[in-house]
Amino acid sequence: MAPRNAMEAEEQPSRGTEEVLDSVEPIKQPTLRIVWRNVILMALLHFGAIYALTLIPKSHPLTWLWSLVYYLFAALGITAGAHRLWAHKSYKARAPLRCLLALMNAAAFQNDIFDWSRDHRVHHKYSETDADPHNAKRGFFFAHVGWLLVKKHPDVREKGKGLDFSDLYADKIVMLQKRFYLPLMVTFCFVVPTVVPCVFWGESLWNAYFVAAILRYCVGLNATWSVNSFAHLWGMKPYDKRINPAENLSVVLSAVGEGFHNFHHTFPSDYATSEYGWHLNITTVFINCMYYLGQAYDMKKTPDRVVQMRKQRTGDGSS
Ligand code: ST9
Ligand code: ZN
Ligand code: ZN
Repeated sequence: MAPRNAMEAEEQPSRGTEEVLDSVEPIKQPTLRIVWRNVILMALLHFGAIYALTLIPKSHPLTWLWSLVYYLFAALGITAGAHRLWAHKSYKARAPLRCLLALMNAAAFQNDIFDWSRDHRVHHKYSETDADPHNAKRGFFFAHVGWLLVKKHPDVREKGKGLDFSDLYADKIVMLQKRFYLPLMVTFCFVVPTVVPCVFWGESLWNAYFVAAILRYCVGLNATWSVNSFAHLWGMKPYDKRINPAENLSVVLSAVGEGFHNFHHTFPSDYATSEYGWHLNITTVFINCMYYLGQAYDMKKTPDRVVQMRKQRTGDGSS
């Protein structure tokens, strides 16, 4: 197997050229099995979203505001819910908040909490290898959306089997959301955002569906995928220069505080996913508000001393 980084390369015992040539294995290329149903649905979604852009000037200003508010609602279901609560256990939440986050998560339609968290744990443990569901070494397109259009690499399944998901199985709300995912997803991702503008300010069904449901959903997906693509390929690495994940400001903004990806991969259980707490981080603001309401507790934060020492030891000196 090829060494993954320079440090590992140095640790390899030196061998004669012939011995090395004899032991060279053919590179195992993943066979691409395209899932055409996903290709067609994703293409339709993106064409629908482009068409929705032409409807924005014809829509009610309250529909614009509603789409933005609903974007945040759904995004927090991913960031505060699937990501920081369930995938990383970076804080704890009482049942009412977990119920709310499960509904918000369905509004984002990024697969159920269980599947999302399972893939994400495997992503962290096996980053940039074949076992990483959205391995950025396979290029920008694969990391962004391509991984959802093909069957998974066998390593994802094999290595994923070795991880512990008992906490997810034990969470009744996660299991309930998984069981009723289809009706919940249809209701919260498509029906609610469409019906509210029609009922409350007389928006047309057509405009409400395309702008508040289709366009809002499509932008949310691309913002999330940008963490896997842009933030795994470009940006500064103040915490660990040896890994791919980077700090990417444009992703920070669209992904409501999730673009501090070099910090996040260095300190994955930090509930703020960033050194800077509330700074450009709506998700952290939301979790802190939930703390003041008694719904969130036991938030894990990396001590500043540890962060500074790590920056000096492995950072690229960029901040
Ligand atoms: C979407 C997800 O968009 C986006 C996630 C992005 C993650 C980003 C993370 C970045 C950080 C956070 C930032 C948040 C920012 C938010 C900003 C918001 C504004 N381990 O999956 P299957 C096994 S979804 C262990 O079907 P296939 C398991 O036995 C978009 N085992 O694989 C499983 O069976 P079961 C909408 C695993 O058949 C079996 O394999 N949805 C693992 O290869 C089959 O699993 C879509 O587009 C594992 N990790 O199919 C649909 N994985 O489940 C997308 C699998 O019964 N999905 N196993 O236990 C699919 O259609 C399919 O999954 C597939 C692969 C075709 C992609
Ligand atoms: Zn993570
Ligand atoms: Zn990552």
